[in-house]
Amino acid sequence: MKIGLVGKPNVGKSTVFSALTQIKVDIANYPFTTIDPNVGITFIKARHLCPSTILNQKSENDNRDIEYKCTPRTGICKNDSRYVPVTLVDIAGLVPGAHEGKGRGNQFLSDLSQCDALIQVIDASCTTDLEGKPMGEKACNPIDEYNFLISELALWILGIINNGWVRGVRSAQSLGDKGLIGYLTQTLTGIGATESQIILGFNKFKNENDTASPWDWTDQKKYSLSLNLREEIFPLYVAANKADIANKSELKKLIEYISYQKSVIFPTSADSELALSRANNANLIDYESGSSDFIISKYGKENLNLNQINGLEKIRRNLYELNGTGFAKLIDSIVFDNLNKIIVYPVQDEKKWTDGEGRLLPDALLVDKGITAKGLAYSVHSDLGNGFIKAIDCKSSRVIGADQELSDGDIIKIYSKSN
Ligand SMILES: Nc1nc2c(ncn2[C@@H]2O[C@H](COP(=O)(O)OP(=O)(O)O)[C@@H](O)[C@H]2O)c(=O)[nH]1
Ligand SMILES: [Mg+2]
Repeated sequence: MKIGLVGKPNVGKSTVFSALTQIKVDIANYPFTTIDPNVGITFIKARHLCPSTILNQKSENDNRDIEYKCTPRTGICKNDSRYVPVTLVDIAGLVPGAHEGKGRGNQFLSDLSQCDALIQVIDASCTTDLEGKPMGEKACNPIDEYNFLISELALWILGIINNGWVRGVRSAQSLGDKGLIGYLTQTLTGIGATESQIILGFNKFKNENDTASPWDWTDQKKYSLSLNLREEIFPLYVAANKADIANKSELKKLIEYISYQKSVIFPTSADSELALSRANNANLIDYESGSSDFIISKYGKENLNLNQINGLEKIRRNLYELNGTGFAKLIDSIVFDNLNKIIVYPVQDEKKWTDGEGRLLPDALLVDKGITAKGLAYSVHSDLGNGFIKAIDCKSSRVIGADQELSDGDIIKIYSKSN
């Protein structure tokens, strides 16, 4: 799962990136949170408590003196919550004409192609122009920033589909819509599109347009197709950043406009997130990304100077106002509400919830909602899927069949001819 941060220069992409990828290195036990300067790992919190809490509850009820602690191999567990890794990419290079390769346009587009979703970081304070130059107040209109990215992406897609349009038309002549969808799928796999995304985008386009005679389509019509395809291939979510210094009524207008376009938007403050995550890593404060407050630790009280305390108190006021820095909530909403993922725990031992080496709940897997027991088997290993016999829902100890859909938080033991 990969999320790209995009936007014009100077909006706060790198600030968010470093805030979210440098977190929890010490507790993460992750060999390196940053893979390369622009690619890093962030952790998202499961929407359920770590299932080890169920074991601890039982142990307490039975007056047994055993404390169960999970051993995550993927992700981490903190304060009874599991966190799973998501890759973040800081994608620089959005400038006018990027779709024609202007600036670092080609690199920009190839980085984009690998992402499952995009977060557009917008400067809601409007203090920089479209090229990111500081201009003082009202330098830009954040709504233009949004529309500018939408059109760059659609023009990019248009360029690709136009390239072999004659082939697409021929295919449509012999097979109708199906032929055209086949052509689009073939030509857009290179930017990470799947057939189901193309079908969804094409059908939306078809609801508003006559899809007969593609040989007569104008660029305008193909642009409209590209806009619909973009929505499916690169779902876009918006961070209205620098919300801490944005004009409140302008911010409200921006949120209304973008919500009206059916995009998800959250007001954010990357600066605050970075300051808080650094202070937290230095043990000066206790802060969990996503929360709307923090505590200055004993160590912090002893070591922070007055200026630093004042700075933190200012951030605290922003947090109250924005209800957090916005990013954890934005990413949570993208992953669970929009990309429809759930977290499940495959285990070897259905009673103890451990793997072959006795590790408790080692794997927390981020999978598509609607995944079946057999689908999970395949996502663990193809042999496990091929030899699938049955699965056990370990919480209820019930047998579940191949086609049963799993739920968020399920613990599953798979029986297969291969194990
Ligand atoms: N006030 C405020 N400034 C921010 C915020 N996020 C980033 N900045 C500042 O905006 C400038 C550009 O940030 P940067 O992350 O380098 O932008 P990028 O070019 O999009 O990667 C830096 O001076 C940041 O400190 C924010 O939430 N609030
Ligand atoms: Mg940057």
